[in-house]
Amino acid sequence: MGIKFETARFEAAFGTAEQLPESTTPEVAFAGRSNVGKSSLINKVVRRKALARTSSQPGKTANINFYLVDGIRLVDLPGYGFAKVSGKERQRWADLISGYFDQERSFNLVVALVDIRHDAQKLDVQMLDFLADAELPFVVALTKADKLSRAKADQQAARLAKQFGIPRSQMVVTSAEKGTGIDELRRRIEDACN
Ligand SMILES: Nc1nc2c(ncn2[C@@H]2O[C@H](COP(=O)(O)OP(=O)(O)O)[C@@H](O)[C@H]2O)c(=O)[nH]1
Ligand SMILES: [Mg+2]
Repeated sequence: MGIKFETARFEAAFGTAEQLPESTTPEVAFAGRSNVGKSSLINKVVRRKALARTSSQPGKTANINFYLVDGIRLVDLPGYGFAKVSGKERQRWADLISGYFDQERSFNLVVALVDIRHDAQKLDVQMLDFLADAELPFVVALTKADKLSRAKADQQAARLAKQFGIPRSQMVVTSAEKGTGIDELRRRIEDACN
C-alpha cells in the first residue's frame, strides 16, 4: 500500500521549536546543509514543481516547514552551515533543529542530505553522528548525482560511506534533476511509515 505522495500540501511554518504542534502522525524529516538540494528533492518526491521553495538565496529562511502527505508529515528542517549569517541567526537554526529532535515526536525517518560531489564535511559528520547517537532511523540521500558520471557517483558513494562510518545500504544516490533514486527514496519513506 503506497503513500499518495502527490496529495502533499503545505501545513504550516514554525520559527521556534516551542511553536511546533504535538506529534500526532508519523514524521519524516529532511535535514542538510543549505543549498544541498533539500527543497528540490522534497518537490521531486511529492511530484510537485514548487511545493517546497527552491532558493537562489540560500539560507534566507530559518523555519521548520511541515507538509502533509497522505497522513504523514514531511518536516523540512532549516538548512545548516550557511556561512553568510550572523552568529545569532546561526544559533537560531541550531536551536530549531535540536529543539525539534529534543521533543517527544514520532521520528519515523530522517533523510539526511549530503552533496555527492564532496568528501565528508565536518557539519555533515556532526549531523550523522548526532542521528546515530540518538538512535534515530536515518537514510543518507546523496544529492546532485547528475553532476558526476555513473561510475564516479558509485565510487564517491562508497567513499562517503566509509568516511561517515555507515553501510552503503544506508545511502541512496539521488538526482532531483534526473529523477535518479527518487523511487527508492519513496520506498524507504513508505517502509518507515507503515
Ligand atoms: N544539478 C543539480 N542541481 C540541483 C539538484 N538539486 C538541487 N539543485 C540545485 O541546487 C541549488 C539549491 O537547491 P535547493 O533545492 O534550493 O537546496 P536547499 O537549499 O537545500 O533547499 C538550486 O540551484 C538547485 O537547482 C540536482 O539534483 N542536480
Ligand atoms: Mg530549501
